[in-house]
Amino acid sequence: AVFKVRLRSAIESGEIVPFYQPLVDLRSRRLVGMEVLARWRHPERGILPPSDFIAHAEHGGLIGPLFQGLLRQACRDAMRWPDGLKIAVNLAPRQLQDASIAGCVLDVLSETGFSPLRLELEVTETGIVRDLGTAKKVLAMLRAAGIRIALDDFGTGYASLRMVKELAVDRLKIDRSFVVALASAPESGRYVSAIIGLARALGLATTAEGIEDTASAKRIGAMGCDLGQGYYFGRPSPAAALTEWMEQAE
Ligand code: G
Ligand code: G
Ligand code: NA
Ligand code: MN
Repeated sequence: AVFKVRLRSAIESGEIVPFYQPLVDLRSRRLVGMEVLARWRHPERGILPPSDFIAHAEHGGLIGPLFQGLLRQACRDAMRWPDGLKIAVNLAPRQLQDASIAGCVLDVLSETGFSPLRLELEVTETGIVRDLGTAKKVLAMLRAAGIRIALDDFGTGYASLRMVKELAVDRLKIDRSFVVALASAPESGRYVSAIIGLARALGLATTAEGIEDTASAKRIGAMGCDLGQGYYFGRPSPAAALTEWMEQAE
């Protein structure tokens, strides 16, 4: 209870901030956007990772205000970036079970003037399987507004193909466990390649997470994956540290 009160005040006072990790086109190697990753800039404890507070926010009824504050800040930051760079923001499982999320997103877009065409929302299967009907409705409303939907951590959940079929998502994000394994276990390449083949057959875009070295970037690019993300391209960083990437994108 004490933690919840503290988290609420952190959200209200702007201590929850977006960090940004580059999304890179694997063919041209150009920056195409940033994933938004929440951090708590705690006055006594320093920068806290999402694992310390996102689940608490979700279960304590605070994920809505946390998300809205983060999205607002990310839209404002991205308005200063070169035109066309997109942002990808994570939705927690519970947010897909509440139809009001679509209105909440659209409010922030109209308030900031950020184009829905530059926004992608990342969802996980967990949020979808709990209540497929509501999730379908929510995602349809978001897509109707021009917002893209990515299925995060793809390959680690279950009922994946049914999800993909029923939800009409735009992109599969290949879970980093498959990608990181490439370096030590080359046969993992078959899984990465199979997911890319599946996505292509279904007309979906792909992003490979967890690219940590040049060999993986080359190999996964050659397999036909569209975008890459990982320490090789850049670590999650605060807005103030992005200038160099932005100049490169100009
Ligand atoms: O930034 P980091 O790699 O530590 O993120 C760990 C996990 O937290 C990732 O799975 C990421 O999707 C999740 N995450 C980061 N920011 C947010 C957020 O704003 N909302 C939700 N729901 N999850 C987030
Ligand atoms: O689940 P999600 O994709 O949102 O997770 C993003 C998380 O992955 C962040 O916590 C980020 O710090 C972490 N991450 C990003 N790039 C890499 C990488 O190249 N290797 C590893 N091991 N983790 C990464
Ligand atoms: Na994500
Ligand atoms: Mn992921």
